[in-house]
This record gives sequence, C-alpha cells and structure tokens, in this order.
Amino acid sequence: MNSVLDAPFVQGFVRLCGDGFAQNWHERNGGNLTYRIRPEEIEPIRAQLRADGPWQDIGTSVPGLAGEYFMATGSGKFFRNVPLDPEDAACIVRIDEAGEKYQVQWGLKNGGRPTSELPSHLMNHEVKKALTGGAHRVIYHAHPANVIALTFVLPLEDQVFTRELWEMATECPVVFPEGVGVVPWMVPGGRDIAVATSRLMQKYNVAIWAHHGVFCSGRDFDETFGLMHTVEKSAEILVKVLSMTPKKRQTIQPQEFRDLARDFHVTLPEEFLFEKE
Ligand code: 2HA
Ligand code: ZN
Repeated sequence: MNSVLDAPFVQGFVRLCGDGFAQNWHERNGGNLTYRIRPEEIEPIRAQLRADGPWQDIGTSVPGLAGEYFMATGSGKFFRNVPLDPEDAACIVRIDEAGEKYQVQWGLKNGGRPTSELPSHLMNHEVKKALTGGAHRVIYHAHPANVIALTFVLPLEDQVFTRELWEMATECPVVFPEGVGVVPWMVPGGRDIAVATSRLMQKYNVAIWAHHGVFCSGRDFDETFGLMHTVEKSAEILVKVLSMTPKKRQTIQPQEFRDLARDFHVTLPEEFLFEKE
C-alpha cells in the first residue's frame, strides 16, 4: 500500500503551497489550490481513501466533473502549514455522478471542509477540462500584492490589464498570449463569482479578482505556478514604473508585439494591440 503523502501529485501540490507562501501570496488562510487527479494516480492510493463520509453540496453544478477526484486545500487552513502537515491542511474529494455534491475521502484529519472557493475552482475546472481535452488539471488562487494594487489604479478592463502587463516584460505575451480577464469586485466564495470567473476562463488562463487576487489555470503545478509568478512579476514592474512616473518614456509598440508573435509562434489577438494616444 502506497502512502498518499508519497504520491508524486501530492508532493507537487505540497511544494506549490510552500512556494506560494514563500512568495508572500498567502497571508493567513489566503488563497487555495485544487488539482484534478488522474485515474492512474488514484489506483495506487485507493486503499487509503474512505468512501463512507457524508456527501455535501458543492453550491453549484458541475456535471462535466462527475466522478472526478480532486486534491484541494482546506477552508480556513494556512498555505504556510501545508508542507508541515498536508493531511490536516488539504484533502482529496470525489464529485458525485450528478456533479452537485462532494465527499471527503482523505485528509482534513482534524475536521474541516475543502476551500471556501470550491465553486469557483470546480466551475473553472469544468470549463478547462472541456476546452483543453482534459489537459488542464490545476486551478490556483493567490493574493499577490502587486496585481491587487493595480486593481485600484487601472480601469477594470481585460484589454487594459492585458496590454499593460504584456508591456512590462517581453516574455509576458509569450507566456499568456490569450491575455488576462478581470472580474469586478464581487462577494467571494459563492456561485455568482464562480460563474463570472469561469466565463473568463473560456477565453483566458488568468482571471484577476478586483481588490482580491488572481486565479490561474494550467496543465501542471509548474506551469500554473509559473503563470502566477510571471503575471505578478509583471505587475510588480508596472507598480514600480507608475511609482516613478505617470507616463512611460518608452515601451513595446503594437508592431513590435506582432513581430514577437511571428518569431515566437504565438497568436496575439488584435484587440490588445490598439493604438494609444
Ligand atoms: O481565504 O482566498 O478567496 C481563502 C481565500 C478566499
Ligand atoms: Zn482569496
């Protein structure tokens, strides 16, 4: 019988939590992480899962995830503590055949529930699973300070955030060529913000929550953490620039983005390459 803690997906999950805390993106119980577990990753640990717990309402409907297993951080748990005791701070849940309820099958050994943002995570997973043919498996929510700061200063528009973040580092349009979406301030934890976020996930791999944080989607832990890291680094540069001057002296121009797209074989939508005054 293999230990759940030795499973490579569990180790990847735990490492991301420690790395995110080290980046200062997870004050107290801020942020949450979910991973859609592969069937072949469940088999070796199946004997340690318990399938006799109560079925709880997800708070939304995700029929596209019927029967799937997820690893998730716990509601009220601190990212800082995940590496110390994953079996307390995280859990493995199974979704029922209707996509309406979940059952905790491992973890949360001292009690508790999966992340308060489970509706947003699962609706994002449902969208991405369909859109990527199952390739995307990680949804990651963090509270990175520079992106949040920009939501007080820039208009809350996808075009503006995408273009400003792209301009701050040449690699940005290569890392997130689809751009980023912005959700206006909404009450977190519920179905409404989950619907708004998952709508943006139809188009983007990054959704910014105004005055709150960021959601990222990706295939694996490295790619998803790297996406969060790239977006926040770019936001940090923009905060520095805006702190020094109200107007950039020079920047990357629309035609230069088109040249980059050609050489790096990415498609950059023209909606983000508008002429500025
Ligand atoms: O506390 O980040 O959005 C967890 C959160 C809620
Ligand atoms: Zn949050």
